[in-house]
Amino acid sequence: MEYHSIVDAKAATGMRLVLTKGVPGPWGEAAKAIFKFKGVDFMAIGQDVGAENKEQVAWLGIRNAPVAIYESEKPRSGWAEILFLAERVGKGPSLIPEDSFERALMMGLSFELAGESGLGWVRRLMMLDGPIKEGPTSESYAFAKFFGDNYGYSAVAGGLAEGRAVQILELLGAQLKKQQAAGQKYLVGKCVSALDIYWAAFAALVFPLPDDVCPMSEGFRAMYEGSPAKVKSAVSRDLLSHRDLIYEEIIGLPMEF
Ligand SMILES: N[C@@H](CCC(=O)N[C@@H](CS)C(=O)NCC(=O)O)C(=O)O
Repeated sequence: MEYHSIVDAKAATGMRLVLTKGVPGPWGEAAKAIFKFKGVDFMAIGQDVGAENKEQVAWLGIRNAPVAIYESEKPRSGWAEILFLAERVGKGPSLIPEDSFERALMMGLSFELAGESGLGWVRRLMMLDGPIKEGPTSESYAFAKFFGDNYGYSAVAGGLAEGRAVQILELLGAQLKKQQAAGQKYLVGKCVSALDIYWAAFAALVFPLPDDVCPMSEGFRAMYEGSPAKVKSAVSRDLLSHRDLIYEEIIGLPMEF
């Protein structure tokens, strides 16, 4: 992926999307997939993982990624506000169900993946728990400490993360089972929704796609793949096949980051 600088981004109009360079961050991957589905062209701006990103902070007041900046509107960094932005400026079928119950279910389950204490959040706490507990002798301590300070790590939160990840994966597996029993292909309702895309993106934090289609660094692959057996076995076969279906049908491969 070709990344532009903050200077380029400031001079440009239209949609600009800040993304972490070289890492398949699930929030960023989901934002890209949603923009693609909705036909929203964007200029990609590079953010450096775990760094201060001073120029970005000076411009947007936000250090991490993704951040969507549309024309002269306020920057949007939350998964839900990025989704609603894509719905507003994009075209084609909606990724948000029309039916109000299905919409509430879709947004609630998406929160379980992308929101605070959702799958992405707790998998990140799990990745930080080991190095932080080991202390400065761990070679990834500085990185883990920086992330921990940014994303609400505490020993208590770290300890609760595994159980929460299992609970969320079981919840999503049960929802897919229910849909399939009703003859439905997608996670909510009759059509593909943003939830299907969030699942495909956040599944990487337990089972990232193989290197030929998801060429990530050894270090990040080890972190993403390093969840305990309990978490891995909470991902049903059907959930994994569903991830593959969404990449094949909707997102496209190989991943580029
Ligand atoms: N802003 C997103 C969450 C984004 C997020 O957690 N981004 C992380 C992904 S690990 C990131 O940018 N990490 C790189 C960094 O902190 O430098 C939301 O609230 O929906």
